[in-house]
Amino acid sequence: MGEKKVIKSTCKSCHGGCGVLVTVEDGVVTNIKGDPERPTWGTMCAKGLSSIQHINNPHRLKYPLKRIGERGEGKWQRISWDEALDTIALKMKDSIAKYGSNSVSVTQGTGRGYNRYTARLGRSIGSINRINAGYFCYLPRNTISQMMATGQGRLFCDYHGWGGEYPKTQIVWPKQLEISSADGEMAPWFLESLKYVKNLILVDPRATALTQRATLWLQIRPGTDAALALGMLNVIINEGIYDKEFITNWCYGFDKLKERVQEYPPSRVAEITWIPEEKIIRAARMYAIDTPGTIQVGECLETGNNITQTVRAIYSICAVTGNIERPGGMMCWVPPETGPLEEFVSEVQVSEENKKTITGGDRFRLAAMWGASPDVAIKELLAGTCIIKVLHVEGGNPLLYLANTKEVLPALLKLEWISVADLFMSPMAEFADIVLPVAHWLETDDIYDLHHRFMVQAIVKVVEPPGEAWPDNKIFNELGKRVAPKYWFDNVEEMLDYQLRKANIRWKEFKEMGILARMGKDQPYYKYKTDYWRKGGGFGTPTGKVELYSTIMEKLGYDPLPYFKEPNESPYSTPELYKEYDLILSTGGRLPYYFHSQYRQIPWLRAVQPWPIVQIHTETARERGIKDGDWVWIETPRGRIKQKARVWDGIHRKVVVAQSSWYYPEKPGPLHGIWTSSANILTSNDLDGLDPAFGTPTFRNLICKIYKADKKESEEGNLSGYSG
Ligand SMILES: Nc1nc2c(c(=O)[nH]1)N[C@H]1C(S)=C(S)[C@@H](COP(=O)(O)OP(=O)(O)OC[C@H]3O[C@@H](n4cnc5c(=O)[nH]c(N)nc54)[C@H](O)[C@@H]3O)O[C@H]1N2
Ligand SMILES: Nc1nc2c(c(=O)[nH]1)N[C@H]1C(S)=C(S)[C@@H](COP(=O)(O)OP(=O)(O)OC[C@H]3O[C@@H](n4cnc5c(=O)[nH]c(N)nc54)[C@H](O)[C@@H]3O)O[C@H]1N2
Ligand code: SF4
Ligand SMILES: [Mo]
Repeated sequence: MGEKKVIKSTCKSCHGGCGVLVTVEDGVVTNIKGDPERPTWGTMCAKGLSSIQHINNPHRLKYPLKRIGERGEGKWQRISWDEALDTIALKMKDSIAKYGSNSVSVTQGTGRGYNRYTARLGRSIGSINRINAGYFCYLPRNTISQMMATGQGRLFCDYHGWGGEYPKTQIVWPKQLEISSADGEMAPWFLESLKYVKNLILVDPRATALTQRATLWLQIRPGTDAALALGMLNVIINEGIYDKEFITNWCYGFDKLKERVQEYPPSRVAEITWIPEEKIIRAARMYAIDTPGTIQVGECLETGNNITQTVRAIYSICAVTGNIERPGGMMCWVPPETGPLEEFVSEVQVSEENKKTITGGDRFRLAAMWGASPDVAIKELLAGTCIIKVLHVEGGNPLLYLANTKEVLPALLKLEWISVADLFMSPMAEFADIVLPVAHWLETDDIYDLHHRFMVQAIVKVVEPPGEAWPDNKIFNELGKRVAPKYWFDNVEEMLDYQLRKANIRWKEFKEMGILARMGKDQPYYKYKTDYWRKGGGFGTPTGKVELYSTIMEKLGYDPLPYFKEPNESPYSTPELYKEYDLILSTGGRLPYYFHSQYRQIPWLRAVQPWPIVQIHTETARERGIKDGDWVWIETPRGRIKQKARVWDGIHRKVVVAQSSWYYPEKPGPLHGIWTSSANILTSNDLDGLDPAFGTPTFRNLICKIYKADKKESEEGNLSGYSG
């Protein structure tokens, strides 16, 4: 009889964080379930539960590979780790010597538990020119929290009840936390807090899993969220239902904001947003009067032509109603004893000189705090003027995640060097010069730290990786030793010990503890009344107050007050084009069974949803002769893609929502069908249409036309090679 063990670990099959109990028998994982002793209370989702099929997947990458044919030709040769890492290190060093540090971009896609290693590796070679997904995902909300209030750290929704109160009013603006469990807001706690909520307000053009529980559903025209926020501020300020004490003592620029919001009376906002005036007024009163209250801001509001001011306007509602740093409001969590693990990044200094050569840094000045403007990089690569020559991607599919694939693909091929570390031969990996095989979280020892600012958890290795796959942290450390030894460690365990030093524990102990958290009474509220941010009290901003009028935006040359801007393409900004492209298109609402482009090769998950789906209103579909389940073309001025129609009444008649990140691993490489259904064939990367401060493209408010695919095209749709 072999050995049977149950090991505690932390799932990382999405942004991560669920505590798990993994059963291992004879070195094989036989069961995974939620750990009831962790802050996720034993809950898990389908993705995490399918990890057994992930680790044992026959398509996993097992050995480092070197390209021997043309890029994308699919001809590879197995090489040793030493050869792979020596080659990548040499390319990086040569490039730095020839073109400067920022010619190397060390990058990833979305945030994952290893963000800090990616950023540290870049900084340790003097580069901050990262191309990643952060600029339209999370970093705007994070940066705006910092600029307006916290100096460091984001404003999270407090539905934990630790301060003795749960939110009485919650606005979900928009988010599908029940699916996405994203951004440090935790789905189980949120769902539990709904027991105590008086008003649940949803701002979303379509119904979601929560709509039936909502007190008020604001079915907004996509891309007009800033107008709604400013209209609500207009009501709150003009009706005097704001928190006078908090504003007088702790806010900066209230009078100027008051003046600005006069441009947004609810009657005008109703016309802009397509939400009835009466509902706008009710929402404003509910949030201002029934305090405390939270506002969940989702990623959707970070992808558009005016995202900085949109998020600023929404956080201003939290501020004028006194909902910052109070129990049941918006909180900046204090990290556990380890300190913020981001210090692992910030402790590596980058010279002021190098900050000057960040791609797009002059133009998109808030984004430049974090890295390159990816869309500027794409344009410059095409023009042959980009400083970036060498790209190392640790998990990320820019071919699917960046706007306007038609330009992204040829642009990336202009790079002198691409290396990709992934678990699978993704479309991006297909075009790499070297591919590195990565271990799954079940095959990794690491500290999990992403967004959940009040805790860190242990990811504990339970089985061996296939072939020669390595954990990401080992890849970073071994590559780091070759390019910047001063900042890296003898081995991974030493690196983990270093990150835990402030808590005065070592990895071996932490692995047994599993979690370090500052929760309940250990989590302080009203920190601005203490010396936490500044001596004598105040917030972490230049004025020490919550900046409704942003002195940082002013200094950077942007409007210090929030405003609304009409989407680039809409019934009002492009009425001529709208005659032909007569529907509003939002791409990318999250799916329970997939994480962006991941998991189409996991049978349990693919069986639940084999095809991409576009949601369309019953009447709108009927007018076009479209039936539920038909393959349809979705077309914008950039191109067209095919998805299957889901026809229902829970969506605005003029709005369609298409899924993003679709490729078909079973289709032939190198592209695996990315031209068939990936939403970024439809999006624009025109620099003049990006948000002026963050340089973000628009994913959620384009215009499109939709028509039925003919018989042959529909048959081709079904013939992807996927067999049940
Ligand atoms: N299962 C799963 N979980 C995930 C991910 C995944 O791929 N799968 N991805 C992760 C990542 S990286 C992210 S960024 C998060 C994002 O996840 P969330 O921030 O939770 O948001 P989404 O589900 O993308 O979108 C929320 C809603 O926005 C609505 N919407 C569309 N356009 C507009 C608009 O203009 N205004 C308003 N008010 N609403 C609009 C859509 O109808 C949708 O219901 O999820 C993370 N979690
Ligand atoms: N049109 C449109 N485009 C979008 C969006 C949208 O809503 N609409 N959403 C955007 C958002 S918010 C985001 S965050 C991006 C996401 O974009 P990406 O981050 O590129 O998304 P994924 O498909 O999750 O991941 C890419 C690769 O990472 C690999 N990977 C997964 N886990 C690991 C790991 O632990 N280590 C390593 N080394 N590799 C790993 C996967 O196998 C996969 O091939 O997409 C963006 N693009
Ligand atoms: S929500 Fe994320 S962390 Fe939790 S089980 Fe699902 S994939 Fe894993
Ligand atoms: Mo994201």
